[in-house]
Amino acid sequence: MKKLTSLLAATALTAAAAAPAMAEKWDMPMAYSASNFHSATGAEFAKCVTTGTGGDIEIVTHPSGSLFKGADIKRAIQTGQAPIGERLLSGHQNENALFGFDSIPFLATSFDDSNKLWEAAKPSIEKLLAEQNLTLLYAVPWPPQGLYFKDEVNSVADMEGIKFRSYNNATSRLAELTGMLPVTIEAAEISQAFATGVADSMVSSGSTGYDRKVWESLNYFYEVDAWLPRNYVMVNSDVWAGVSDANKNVIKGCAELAEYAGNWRAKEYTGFTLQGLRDGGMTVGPASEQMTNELKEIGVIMTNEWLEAAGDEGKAIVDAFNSSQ
Ligand code: PCA
Repeated sequence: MKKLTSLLAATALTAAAAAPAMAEKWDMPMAYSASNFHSATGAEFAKCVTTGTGGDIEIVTHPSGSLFKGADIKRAIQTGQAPIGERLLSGHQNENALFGFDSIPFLATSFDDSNKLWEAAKPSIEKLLAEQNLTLLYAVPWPPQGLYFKDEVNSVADMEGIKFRSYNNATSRLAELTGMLPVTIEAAEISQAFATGVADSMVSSGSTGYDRKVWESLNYFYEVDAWLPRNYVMVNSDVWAGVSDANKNVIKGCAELAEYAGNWRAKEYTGFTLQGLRDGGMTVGPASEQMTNELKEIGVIMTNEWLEAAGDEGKAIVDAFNSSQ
């Protein structure tokens, strides 16, 4: 009998050793609508990881701020309430000016330049995130930012007193410097905000205007190409440390693919969504020469303010970007 018991115990042990690691489910909060290209990229990344790890790690995406609202996603991951998630990088500019490197007006205004700027900034951003218990997996830019208005606007003077929806410090500052009244609202909630008159303008991509059907409330989109802000996917560093080397490699590979696919989608989506705004009835085109020049002057003020706030490390990023030109 004793022999049988120990035999059974030994068999059980062998079985345990041979069994695959316990499958884990990773909930992945995302701030933007499921139809948005960032969310589509995230969903493919999740599938890639689930398949590639043979189901050891199943990632389930939760778009539209449905699990955590955009502003709460980073904290949720830092504190382990969610293992992984996506957020707008410049949304953290209020914590550290460096996070706002991609929202400096007229510094990097094309996809190519935006990627050069990202290469220059990436080591600083990875370090900042690591200090906060976060590991960067991939980052993808939004299309160029333009200005949305309800009524026609031809100069900065025309903007005086307009209620303006902002999404980070830079957009709030832009509103202040143009005499508008900033109110911070997540992209997931802007349709409502415009419909109820909480805001009548914003700076954003054609993509977000298209996703949120803003033509129901707004009539003008000016292609200002002010900057290309970036979303990034982060994982909690303690969770990351617990992942096997083999699965880490799978996740890194999926992240690289996602970054590539996301960049490609962002470019494709730019023209498609601007046409979508036109089809919705909006007037889409460049800003007047006067408005462009006045915005450039405001850009100089904002650039200097950012350089002051971001110190030597910020200056080094801008210098490295300029010398890569
Ligand atoms: N869409 C996001 C950030 C930048 C963009 O194009 C938003 O409007 O919140």
